[in-house]
Parts: sequence; structure tokens; C-alpha cells
Amino acid sequence: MQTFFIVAILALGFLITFQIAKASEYVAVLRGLEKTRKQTNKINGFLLLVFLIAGLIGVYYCNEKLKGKILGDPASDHGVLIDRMLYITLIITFIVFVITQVALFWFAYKYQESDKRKPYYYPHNNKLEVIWTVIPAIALTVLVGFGIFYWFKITGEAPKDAMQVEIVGSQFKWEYRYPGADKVLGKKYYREISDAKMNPLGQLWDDPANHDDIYVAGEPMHLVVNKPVKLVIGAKDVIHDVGLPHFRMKMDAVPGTPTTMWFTPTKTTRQMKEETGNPNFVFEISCDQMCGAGHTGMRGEIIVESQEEFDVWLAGKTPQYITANPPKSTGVAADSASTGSVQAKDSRIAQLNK
Ligand SMILES: [Cu+2]
Repeated sequence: MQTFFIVAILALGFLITFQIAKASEYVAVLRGLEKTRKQTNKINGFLLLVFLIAGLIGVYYCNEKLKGKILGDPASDHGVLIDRMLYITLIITFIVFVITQVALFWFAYKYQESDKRKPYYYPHNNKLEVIWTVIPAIALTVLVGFGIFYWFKITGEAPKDAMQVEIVGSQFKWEYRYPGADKVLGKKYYREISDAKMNPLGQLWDDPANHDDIYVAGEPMHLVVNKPVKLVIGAKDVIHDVGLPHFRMKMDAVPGTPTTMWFTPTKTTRQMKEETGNPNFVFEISCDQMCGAGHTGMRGEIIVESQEEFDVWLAGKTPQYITANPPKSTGVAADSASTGSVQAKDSRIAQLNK
């Protein structure tokens, strides 16, 4: 029924428009074409002015209405640079936008056809051409220059004291790996990936660097405030993208080709909860690459906390090596497996590394 009404209304609208067009055609013939054309011209000129004013009011209104909905202050050092660049670009383009739009519509209105003046034929002016080519070229060079400078800073070598975290995307989840005490992520091979063998990332157990690596999934990634972090990014199936809107960072996750990016979180989750007044605030990881039907649900979370809190959290984890290769011998190792204490785990890692 609803569809019928919509079709009927559309048909009616079409009919009315058609009839009006036809009627105005007859009127034009009756009145004389010249006069009608001039009248239409006047109406168009006036409408252009209306469009300019309504458009500028619309721009102001949208800005006022939506400015509270943006993400707020960035929560990383690189985020400050990105935001600065964005605002400089917005200011420059806004000034250019207003000047060109006002000039465009005002000229169309002001210099519409008139019996009082004749058009002046002015085909070319080299000086003008140079001016409106050189000024935008300089402006764009400055903007792009800033962009390249920041890009190299963000994608460049991470500081030596940076912690490393691996993040791996697959349809449709994120998994993480921490390098453990040796601060080295062990080697991987994709054929080793096996949920049945408790090796979800395909770690090579022959590599001792893998023995203390901590695998984390199904819970937020943890990071330390004011400590640089280098993300080593990978994917298991298709291209995903690690999007960190609050830190203003993003990088593709490509199967077979690890990518990296580094930044320093400058605010803890607790601080953000206070600042935003939102007790449920979380730093979000969004997959920013269309990766399949479950793409929109591919969401991860990050908790930024103090070094002490982070250490307590990490100490509660068992290296995946131990989960995948439970000690076979009875005795001390087996006992400690049942108690699950941190020291016991450490001693087992030490044993395994021997
Ligand atoms: Cu994805």
C-alpha cells in the first residue's frame, strides 16, 4: 500500500511538473520569448543569492551542531601532530572556500544580463593565470610538506625504549602478542598456525625467543601510559587495518607482510573516563578496511594504564609456549602447573630456555 502511494505521488509530481512546463511554454509564446527569458534570468540570479546565503548558514549550522560529536583531544603524541595538521588544513581551506563561494555566487547575481551594460570580452591574462596557479601551488606545497615531515616521524624508527606488541587481524577478530622478558617477538611461520595445536599465531617453538611470548585474545590490549609502543601488525587471511581513532593512527594489516607504526599513549583509560565524563569510555581498535561480512563487528579495545598495573596484568599470563607444550615430566614442574603461580611459571620458562 505504501509503495503504491509513493509511486502515485511520484507520478502526480511528474505530471504537475510537466503541465507547469507546458503552461509556461504557452505563456512564453503569448508574452513573447524575449521577455520571459529576461524574467527567468532575474529569478535565477536571485535564487543564486539565496543559495549562497542559505548554504553559508547551513555550513555554520552543521558546524555548531556537530562540533561536540568529534573525538575530542588526541590521546597520543602523534595525535597532537595529526590534529594540528588537520586544523591548519581546515583553516586554509575554509578561508578559500568562503572567498571563492561568495565570489562565485555574488558575481553570478551582480553581473547577470542587463540592458544597461554590454559584456566585455576578456579572454586571457597571463598575470592572473600565474597568480592563481602559484598561490595554490605554494599553499599545497606547504601542506604536503608538513604531511611528509609528520609521516616520516610517525612511520619512522621507534625509540629504543619502545615496548613491542604484535597485533594480528583475521575475519573477524584481533589477537595480540607480547614479547615477554627478552623483549623479542619469536619467529612465526604461517603453516604452523593451528588452533588444535594451541598455536593460533603460528609461532615456531624452536625459536627460544618464542618461549616467553604472551598470547592475548578475547580481551583488550594493554598499553603503558607515556611509554612509546611499536605495533607489529599482521593479518591471517585478508587485508585488515588497525584503526586507532583516539590516537589518530591507522595502518593496514597485510597477510605475509608485517607493517609497523609507533606512538606514545599520553592518557590512561581512567583519565579519559574523567575527561569525557563517560564511565564506559574505551580506546577503540576499529578495522578500517572492508574485510568481509563481519567487518563492522571487528572491534578491539585498548586499556592504557600505569606501568605497575600493566606489570600485574602481564604477570598473570602464561606464555603460549607452555600452554601449547605442557611439561610432560612429573615433579616440580607439574606441581607448579597446577598452582599456576607467577614464580613457578618463571622457573619453568628458565628451565625451558636451558
Ligand atoms: Cu578487518
